[in-house]
Amino acid sequence: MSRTSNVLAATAVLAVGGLLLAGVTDPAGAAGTGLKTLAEAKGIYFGTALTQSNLSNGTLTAVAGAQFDMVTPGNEMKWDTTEPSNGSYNFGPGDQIVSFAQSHGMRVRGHNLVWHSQLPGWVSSLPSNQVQGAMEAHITTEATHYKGKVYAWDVVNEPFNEDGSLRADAFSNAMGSGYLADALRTAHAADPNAKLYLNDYNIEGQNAKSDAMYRLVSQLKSQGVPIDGVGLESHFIVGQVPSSMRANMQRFTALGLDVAVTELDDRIQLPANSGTLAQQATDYAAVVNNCLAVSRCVGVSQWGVGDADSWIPGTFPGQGAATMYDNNYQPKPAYDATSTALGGSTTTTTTTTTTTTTTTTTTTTTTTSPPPNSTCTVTDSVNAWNTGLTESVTVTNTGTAAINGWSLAFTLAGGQTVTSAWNATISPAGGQVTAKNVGYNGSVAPGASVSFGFQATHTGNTSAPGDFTLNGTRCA
Ligand code: 9MR
Repeated sequence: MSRTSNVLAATAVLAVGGLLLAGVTDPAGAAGTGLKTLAEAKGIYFGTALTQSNLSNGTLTAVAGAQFDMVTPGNEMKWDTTEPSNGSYNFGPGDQIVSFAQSHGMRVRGHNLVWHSQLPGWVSSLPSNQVQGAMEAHITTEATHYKGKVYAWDVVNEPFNEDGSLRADAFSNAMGSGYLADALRTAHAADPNAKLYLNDYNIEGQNAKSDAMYRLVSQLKSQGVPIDGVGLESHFIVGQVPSSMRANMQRFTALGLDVAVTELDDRIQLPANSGTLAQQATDYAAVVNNCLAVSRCVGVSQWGVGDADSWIPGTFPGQGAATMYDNNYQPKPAYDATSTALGGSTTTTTTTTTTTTTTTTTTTTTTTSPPPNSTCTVTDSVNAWNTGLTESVTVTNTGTAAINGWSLAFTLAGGQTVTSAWNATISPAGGQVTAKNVGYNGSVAPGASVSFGFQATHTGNTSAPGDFTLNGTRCA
């Protein structure tokens, strides 16, 4: 597919509430070009997740049909829906999603065949010598049912723990790590034309978990196991798209695999404001640009159409606003940034009510004055999941003198408790903590950096620490 830029107007001029608003993007794309057209001109797809209940929302489906060309069923192809009891199959809900997709010219990512979650109890209750047979029967029956109708399958979903060890579940307990190759081979036999993926979260940047995925897929490829791609879920926290995402994608594609961003969202501490929405726009553009820069990145899918459909507020209380569309399916700055990254014309999202007009743009300039006498800068990034997070911290010596032995003080967000650390010792486990160098990384020359990280549990607040003090001096 061509990656040639094809700039198409994606804006409309709409009269709203008696005001003429230039540059408002038409969400349904009726007057212009949806993300899918822009994406296709760049050689990728742009997808969304849809659930059965979404199909009865006319506003949502109008946006979905106009903007996206790939659909992932949010829940309807998962094991608890498709085989709620042993040998008894229910493909009705998944079929409805497929038929919506087909009638709107969209392809389907099948999600998923094997996953520890949304797994009916009968599978976990099987004697271990029956699990392989049940897994193979499930994969064969479902992949055969949807043969020719899905572009790709997430054959195994979320197989790893955060530290890169294999997740203990019904499948690994019964079959060890061999279940992954067996699942892929079984899916390939049922639908040889579907692209077969392993899909996981927190593997977007380079870390212990993505290293484990990399080792696994390298091994599967070298053993001739049918695997076509790795799905990077990409459930991000605003401002925390990993800087190593592009390089990470590239190392997977260098193995001869496709990669896809499969479940993109970017959550914000509510209420969102123009600053966080602008950062979210920057994040979306970064993700799209990463995909465009990697020739075997085949597409980007957002997890849900709009903020009203997102799983985030239910799982991370107090957070949300994680998609490109607000609760009323009006495009947010992230939509404009995505459109622009895909080669669309630059737009400004303008929202209006009868009494106020708010304008936000996708570009902000932040000027931060370093504290006087600062001799250090710190960057940090958090990758969080339901109850835990990992954080990577990089400290740079911006002074003129070498540092010999460092002690970095910072305050963890409430509810966060450090459970392990690497390249540093951290104490105490919560509140105001101090990270100290270990034996091999105490010396930091002027201009040099040192990185460490830690894993922590949390109770909902996944914020990164803000202020850092190195050897008694606050960092910029
Ligand atoms: O969006 C899905 C939500 O409706 C379900 O309640 C949830 C249950 O685990 O699963 C959600 O989708 C998940 C996806 O299947 C796999 N990656 C994480 C997604 C968000 O939890």
